[in-house]
Amino acid sequence: MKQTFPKGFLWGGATAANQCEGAWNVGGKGESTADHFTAGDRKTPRRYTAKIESDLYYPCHEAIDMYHRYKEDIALFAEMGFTIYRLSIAWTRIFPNGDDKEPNQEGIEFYRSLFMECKKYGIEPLVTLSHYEMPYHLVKEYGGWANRQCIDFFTKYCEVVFKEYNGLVKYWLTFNEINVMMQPFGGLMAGGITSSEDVTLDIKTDFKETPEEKNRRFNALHNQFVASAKVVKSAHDINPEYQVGCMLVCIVSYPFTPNPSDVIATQRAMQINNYLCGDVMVRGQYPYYAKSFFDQEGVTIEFADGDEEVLKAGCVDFYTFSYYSSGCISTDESVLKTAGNMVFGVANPYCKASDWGWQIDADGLRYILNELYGRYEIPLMIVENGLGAIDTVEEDGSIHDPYRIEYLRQHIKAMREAIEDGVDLIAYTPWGCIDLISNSTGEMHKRYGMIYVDKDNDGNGTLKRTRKDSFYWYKKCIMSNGADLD
Ligand code: BGP
Repeated sequence: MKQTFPKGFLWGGATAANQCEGAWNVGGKGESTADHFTAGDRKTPRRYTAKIESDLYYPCHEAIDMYHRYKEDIALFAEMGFTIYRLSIAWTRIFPNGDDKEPNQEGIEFYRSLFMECKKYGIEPLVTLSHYEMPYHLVKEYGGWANRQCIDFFTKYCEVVFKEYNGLVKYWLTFNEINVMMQPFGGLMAGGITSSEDVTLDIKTDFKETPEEKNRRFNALHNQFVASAKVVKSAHDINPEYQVGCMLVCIVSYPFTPNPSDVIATQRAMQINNYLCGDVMVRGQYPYYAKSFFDQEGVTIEFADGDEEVLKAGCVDFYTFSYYSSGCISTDESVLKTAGNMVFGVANPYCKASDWGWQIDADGLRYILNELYGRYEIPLMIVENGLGAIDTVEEDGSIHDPYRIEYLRQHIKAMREAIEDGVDLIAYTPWGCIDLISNSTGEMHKRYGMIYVDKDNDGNGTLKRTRKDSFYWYKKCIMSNGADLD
C-alpha cells in the first residue's frame, strides 16, 4: 500500500506579485522597487536603476500579465487540484506611494476578486504581505526600511487588507525570505534599503557595502522584525482565526569535512543564516548568539522603547520556508566556492547541480524539516521549492519536463519521510507553479512552472499558457494525496 499524506494536507503552488502580475502602472498602482530592476541572465547580473530608463527592459513591468489573466490561471490551478495558492499582494496596489492617506480602491477590489476566484474552486489563499518589493516612494523619500516610519506605513497597509479580506483569507505571511537581509546584497534584493543611485545586483561575487550601509541593513531588518510582530498582533486582534507565519529562505549547510573547525563553522552558519531570524519571529526575542555576531560585525541595533515587548507579543503561528538546495562549509581557503541559492557554499560531491548551479538535495529537505520542527514545534509549510530549468516546446506544442517531475518526486518523498518522523508539515506550495520572471536573474528562461508561458528573455511571446507533463503528474499526485508519485 502506498502511503498518503495526512488528511487535509494542503497542496498548491506559489507566485509573487512582481514576478507574475505585470500591469505595473495600471489600476492606480504606484512604482515599486521591483519595477526598477532590469533583466539579466545566467552571466549578466540584473541592474537596479534609480530612474526608469525608456531604453532599458524591465521584465516585471509586464511579467506574465497575470493581472489580466488570473481567472484563466486560477482555473488551471484548480484543474491540478490545488487546495492552497500562495501569492503576494503588491503593497503599491493598495497604497501606491506607501504614505498615502487613503488606500487605492481599485487595488483593493482587484485582490478581492482574485481571492473570490480562489474560493470559487475551494482554494485557500496564502498571502505574502511583502514579497521582495515596497513602494519606491518610501525608499526615495524616507530611505526605506532603515527608517522606522516604514513600520507604521506597513502596519497601516496590513490592517487595511486584514479588514478588507476578512472571511476570504485565513493564512498570511509577513516578509518573504526575511533572512536574506543577513546577506550583504539582501537589502537591495529584498527592496528594503534600495539606494537612490544605480546599483548592479551581482550576487555571484562579493556585494560591496560600507560599514554604515551594513549597519543600516541590520537596522532595517530589526525594523522589519518589529513591523512583522506588530502585524501578527493586529491580525489576531482583527480576527482571532487568522494564522500568520514567518517566511525564510532555508540555507542548509553541511560541514565539508569532519574537521571540527568545519563543524563549528557550519553550526555558526546555520545560526546566522537561518535561526537568528527564525528565533526572533517564533520565540519573540533575539537569540543568545546574536550579540556576539553583531559585535563581530560592528553593528549596533537601535532598539526603541517597547520593541522587546512588541517582539514578544507578535510571535508567529506557523513557520514557512523556501527550500531549493544545500551546500557545504569549509574552513579551508583553498577549497573552491560555488554559487548556490544566494549564498556561497562549497559544492557537495554527493549532489548534482541545476543549470544555474543550485545543488539538488532532497534528503536535505527531510533533514531541515526535522531540525526546524525540533527547534520550534509549530506547524511548518514548504512555500517554495522546485527546479529552475530550460524547457523545450516540441513541434506539436507539448512540453516534456521529466527533470522537473523527478525533482518534485524526490522532494515530496522526503516530505513524506519527515512526516513519518513526526514532523507537523501541513502544506506544500512549489515555486512558480506557472512560469514567471526569475527573481535573481530577471529571466523567463529559468522556468519552474507546471504551466508553460510563451514569453522569452527579451519580452517577446504570446503569453499563451500550456500544460507541461509535470502538470498532469502533479495533478495525479494531488488527487492521490501524495500516494501516487510514479
Ligand atoms: C526565492 C524567491 C522567489 C523566487 C525563487 C526562485 O528566493 O522568494 O521570489 O524567485 O527564489 O529564485 P529565482 O527566481 O532566482 O530562480
